[in-house]
Amino acid sequence: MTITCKLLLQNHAQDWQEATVHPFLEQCQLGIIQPQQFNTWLMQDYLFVVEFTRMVGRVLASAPPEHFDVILGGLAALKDELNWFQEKATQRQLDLNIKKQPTCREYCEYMHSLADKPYPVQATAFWAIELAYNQGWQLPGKMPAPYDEFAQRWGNTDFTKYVKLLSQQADEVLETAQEDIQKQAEESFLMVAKFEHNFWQMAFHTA
Ligand code: HMH
Repeated sequence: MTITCKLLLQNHAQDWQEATVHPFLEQCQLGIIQPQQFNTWLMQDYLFVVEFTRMVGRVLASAPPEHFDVILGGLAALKDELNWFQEKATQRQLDLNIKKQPTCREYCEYMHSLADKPYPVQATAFWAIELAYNQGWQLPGKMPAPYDEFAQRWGNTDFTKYVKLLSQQADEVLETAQEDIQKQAEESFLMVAKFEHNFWQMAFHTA
């Protein structure tokens, strides 16, 4: 039997729920998140996205040419996202020259370690990382300003379509992957779920 993105979500519904439903997002939706907590998330996420962009560059290096279009589209969007993070930080007078908190650092190290894994594992992790934000920011429903801009960035319908394409590319290579590689893909999905949960939690550890 072949693992698919859909089956991963079904088989690990609890882990995925914890990755995508969190008090941080609920408090954004209610407009009651403490600015310090929001800013902690924002600065750590900028540092994350720098390393995530590098990871996607390595995914491209492992991918078959038929997958380049979607991955290159993702990389272009990430460059735009990094510029946007810098603008948001300037508006909020935040210094992005800070240290990573342990969760952010461990997640970035994990992304780095994926470079040694077969492409189907990388493609699965890539999809899961993007889906976590797509669903996380979408599920709470319409957010008040200034959080609506953040919810829109990852919750918009084009982003949803992009995540769908990532799942199709992952499914396509999982289909012919050996069983132990499928197993590794499943493990990477669970690692991403765990890190995503911890990442939201980090907003409440203002260091
Ligand atoms: C922690 N996961 C985290 N940050 C992000 N920006 C994304 C996923 C998606 O881009």
